[in-house]
Amino acid sequence: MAWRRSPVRIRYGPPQRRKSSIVRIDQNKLGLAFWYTTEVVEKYDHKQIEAKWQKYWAENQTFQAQDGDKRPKFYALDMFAYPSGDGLHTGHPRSYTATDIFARYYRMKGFNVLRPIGWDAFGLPAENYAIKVGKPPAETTAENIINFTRQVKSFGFAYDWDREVNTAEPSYYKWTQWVFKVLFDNELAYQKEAYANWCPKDQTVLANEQVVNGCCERCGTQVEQKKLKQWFFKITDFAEELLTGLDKLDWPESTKVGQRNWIGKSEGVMLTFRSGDFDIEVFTTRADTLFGVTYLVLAPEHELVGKLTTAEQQSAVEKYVAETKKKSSLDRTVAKEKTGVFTGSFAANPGSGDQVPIWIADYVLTEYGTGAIMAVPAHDERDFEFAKKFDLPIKEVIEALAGWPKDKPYTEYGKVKNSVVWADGLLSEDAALEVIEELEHKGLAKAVTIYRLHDWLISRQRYWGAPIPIVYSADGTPQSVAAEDLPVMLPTDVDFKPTGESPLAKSQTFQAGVEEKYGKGAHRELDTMDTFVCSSWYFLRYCDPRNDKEFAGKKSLKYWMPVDLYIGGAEHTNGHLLYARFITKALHKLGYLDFDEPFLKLRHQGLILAADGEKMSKSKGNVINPDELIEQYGADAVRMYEMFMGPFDQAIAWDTNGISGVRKFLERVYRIVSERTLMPYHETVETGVALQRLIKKVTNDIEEMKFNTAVSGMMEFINEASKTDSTEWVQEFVRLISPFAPHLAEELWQGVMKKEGSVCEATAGWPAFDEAKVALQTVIIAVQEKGKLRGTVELPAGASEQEVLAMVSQNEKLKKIADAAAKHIFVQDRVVNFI
Ligand code: ANZ
Repeated sequence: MAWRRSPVRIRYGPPQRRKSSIVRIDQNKLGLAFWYTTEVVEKYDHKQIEAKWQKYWAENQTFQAQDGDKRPKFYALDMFAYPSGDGLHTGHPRSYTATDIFARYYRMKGFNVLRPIGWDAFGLPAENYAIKVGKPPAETTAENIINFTRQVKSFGFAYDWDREVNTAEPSYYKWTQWVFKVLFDNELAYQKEAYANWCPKDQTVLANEQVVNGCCERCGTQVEQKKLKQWFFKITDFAEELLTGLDKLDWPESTKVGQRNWIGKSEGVMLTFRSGDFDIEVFTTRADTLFGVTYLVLAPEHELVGKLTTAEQQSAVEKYVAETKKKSSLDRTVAKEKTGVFTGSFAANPGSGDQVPIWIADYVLTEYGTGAIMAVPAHDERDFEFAKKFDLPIKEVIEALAGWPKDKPYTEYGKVKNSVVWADGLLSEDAALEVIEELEHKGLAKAVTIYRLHDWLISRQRYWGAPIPIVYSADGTPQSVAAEDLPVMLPTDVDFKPTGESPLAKSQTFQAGVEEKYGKGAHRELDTMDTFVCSSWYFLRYCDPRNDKEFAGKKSLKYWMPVDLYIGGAEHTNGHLLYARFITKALHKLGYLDFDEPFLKLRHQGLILAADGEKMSKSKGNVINPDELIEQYGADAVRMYEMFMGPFDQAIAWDTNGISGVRKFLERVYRIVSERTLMPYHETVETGVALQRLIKKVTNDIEEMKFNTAVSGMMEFINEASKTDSTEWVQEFVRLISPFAPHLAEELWQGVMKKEGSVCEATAGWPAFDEAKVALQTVIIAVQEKGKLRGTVELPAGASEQEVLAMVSQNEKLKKIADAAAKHIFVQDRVVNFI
């Protein structure tokens, strides 16, 4: 027997009215039953529902990860936030919801899920905010964390709050210091005097990764070069592994390319040019052009500049060196006009013995290769421009292919000419090999692989960071602080405003006890660590966050690591994501970890732009506050809208109509599911097939991160299902929607359907689909009146006579024909003829 919707509509009462259920059954002349109800379905009250289930999840510790149990594990990680004064941005929930969907989906599938949260609390932005509001950073950071926690909790994310970490707490930074100590004790952390990026506004050095287009990534001030003694981590020792390791990772290709370029592997040759008593080493990838060298260029910072400069050229050279200091690497690389000065000295070409002049010019960078080049103006663009400007000779040694423009240097490979006898006539690659062979035994050539990547500068002359756990003896020798003396506490008796000198120098308490333990004259290092050191290992701490004996226990690490899914911004490609891989590889090499890649699968979220398509920013006044959204639409609507708004990895503009559409959809789901739960059980073939298809779609779409199409699939399903009287889909549907709109789903599951236990548990389970049913075809059935075609209805193949009649009576015109007819003839999958 089929059920039809009641002509007496369900009434929706105000929320204060309690439910009452009166159902009456009747039959029409087609033999179809009607049901009548005066059921009162309560209004969808998101505030009450969301508060109720958030409390329930917290009290029942629903999302607690269980260390090392028998279930398969799933580690879902968000990039943790730095608790800024502005609070949560509408962009945060986009990535957090995506991770949350995975975490909930895997939990329902029976996995032991780790979904942790923490705060990247140290660092420049937190400190600058504290300076702005005139309060100590410890205070402002604590306040900001309270606000962030409230906001994050209001979204109902499935975090295991018991594992919360805060990088600015001694119980955490003790282990950040331990990481430093382990690297230092194993010669992977060292101190050196070097040119460093100096931000004059933030009054601190910056890592290369924190300089964007020559400016400080944080404040936008033009960065200067300052020679300073700083601490470095030897990331370059891992350059090759960092490159090859990428191959086995499921990461966006663009991110892999970004890291590959940043690491910048280059295979070439070091050639030695002699100038009097001095050897000048150059790095070249074109040894085949050796006989076309007409001058050498040193970077102005090159250590031989002073020694090679003749008396006549001294003042010009000094002036040029001083000017270069004001320029960033970028300015130097993109400068329209080449500049430079002759040193007055000459060097011998190791191949031909010819004497060539030695110049200095800022287009040669000090930090790449050897900081010196052999210039071949006939075959290199930059050298060509330079030679033109300073009227230096241009000697062609590679035959240009026909048609190459006369006024441009020939930069391709080709046949060597105008060189020594043994090189002439060879092709570039062979000539290069010959050059190396000829010069190698004289000690003038060496094949090398170099990397653009530099060691990671990790010391900062700022207050709000983990103190570097180093003590200098009276003679200045650094030694690491003993493990039992960690953490080196960050003192509070300081003026934290930046002066260029490390604020820890002013503390009265910081050096207390050091001399007693490390000898007279011993004193602590005054710099703190780059906050990216704190975030380079936090995912390890989450595995065992309360351990006070180790950074994390071996068993916990073995069980949880590596991270199965990591979601966060693409802007971290050459910073955090590289650092975290390096620290993992270093700890692996030293025997602390048995895996060497931290994040197996990585995805980036697209930006959420303001409604006008611009980036949201406070100064433009186009920022959307998540608190207000939750107040007005509810967390489930915000979550679902942010998944629905467009493909997850693409930037997309905010649309208020979009969120109210999603809100209306959730209201509809709430109403229909509530109503159908109370109706007698009923199946129809078409809803059955549609449900199977939906299960398959949502499952696959989640796996492929096509959240937007998963949501639209659910919307289409509700549209279709609401046209029928079927009820068999409600339980599956509620489970499917639960990762997206968990509060609503929990209310329907436990509140309306009276199910035992949470919808997000494996006991509820993720719905399975039957591939055979999914594949079911639909057919178009002709509806005739006395043999004349009056319309069609579409149903799954094999639909019964009753199902076809039920479908017919949903169309007003066809229903009239059916009602007026005395009888009908039915041919399955073909036709129904009313006579
Ligand atoms: C001679 C030559 C002839 C070069 C020629 C190129 C073409 P990649 O591939 O990026 O590694 N170079 C080396 N060190 C440099 C520095 N510190 N600053 C600026 N330029 C530098 O580039 C290697 C090439 O970049 C080297 O090969 C060198 O110029 C230049 F027809 O040497 B070549």
